[in-house]
Amino acid sequence: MEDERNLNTSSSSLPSLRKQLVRPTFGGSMELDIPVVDLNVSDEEFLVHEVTKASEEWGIFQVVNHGIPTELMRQLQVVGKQFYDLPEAEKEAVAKDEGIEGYKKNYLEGGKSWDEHLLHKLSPPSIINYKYWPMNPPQYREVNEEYTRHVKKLTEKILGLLSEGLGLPRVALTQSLGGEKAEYLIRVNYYPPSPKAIGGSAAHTDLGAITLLIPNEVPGLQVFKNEQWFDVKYIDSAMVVFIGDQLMRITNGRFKNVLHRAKSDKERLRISWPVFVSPRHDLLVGPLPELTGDENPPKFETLVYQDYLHKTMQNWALDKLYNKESTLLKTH
Ligand SMILES: O=C(O)CCC(=O)C(=O)O
Repeated sequence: MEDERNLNTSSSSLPSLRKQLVRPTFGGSMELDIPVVDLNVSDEEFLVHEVTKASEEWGIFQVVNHGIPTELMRQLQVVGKQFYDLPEAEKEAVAKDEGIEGYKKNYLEGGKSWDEHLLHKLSPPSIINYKYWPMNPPQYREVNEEYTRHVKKLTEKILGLLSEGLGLPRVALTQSLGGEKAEYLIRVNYYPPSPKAIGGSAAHTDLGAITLLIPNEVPGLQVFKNEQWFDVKYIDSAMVVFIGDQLMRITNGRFKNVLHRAKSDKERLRISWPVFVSPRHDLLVGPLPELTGDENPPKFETLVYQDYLHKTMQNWALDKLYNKESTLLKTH
């Protein structure tokens, strides 16, 4: 795998990166090179085409040369790992209480769960509760704030390209999420080695609009396509971009919300850093009128985003009650 990790991601190597390779792997799933887009190319039209096609066909792609400094990505990973290395009592200082934010441990012997996670809001400033941001390591806050600035810029760039791909003004998708009020949350997933490779993250689509994820080098992320699970290949310094439920609804189904899951590794620690980007909670979200018409009537109900969340979570609770194996098992 080493050679694959050190892929040359410069523009000149693009043709080989873009090739869609599908190979069976040991676990019975397939290793799939999901689309990889080099953002450092001057041909805007080409970029628009690549990210739009990937969103329509896969609902997931990786971006390289995306402008977020590699050193900053490394620092984000360092402070995240340092948090998990703290004594239990220090981690519990930012434990989850009634809401979704905070630190949570999920080790259920014999059960399906074998992970920990830390979740907190990043932006806009009005929704941040620093109570859930670790005080240790001391650089945690500064690094996360710097990362937020970069990840917002990159998200807006990708949303701009996707808007153009839909034939809309560049700002259209960003505005449909509430512009500066769109909500950014980070989740630091910690999957310790587990001999039976249990645990990880259950199959789900992301509830929000778009997710930008940095994994560590330990594989485990899989996506569902054509009735099969595929392994997502690790590319050093790349960012994995997922289309979530809201971009599927806003585009009237033109973009795919990708079903994905993550497995823990038998021997190595896996950590991932997804940033979930969601519409403002009180915003009406549904198919854009520009993307619907007599030939293409709306396929989704327009709902206040908060109500969409309640409805979806109620359905999950019912699935659990009746012990149904839901594919959408997880909240943030
Ligand atoms: O760990 C991963 O690669 C995926 C994480 C994920 O899907 C999630 O946190 O929602």
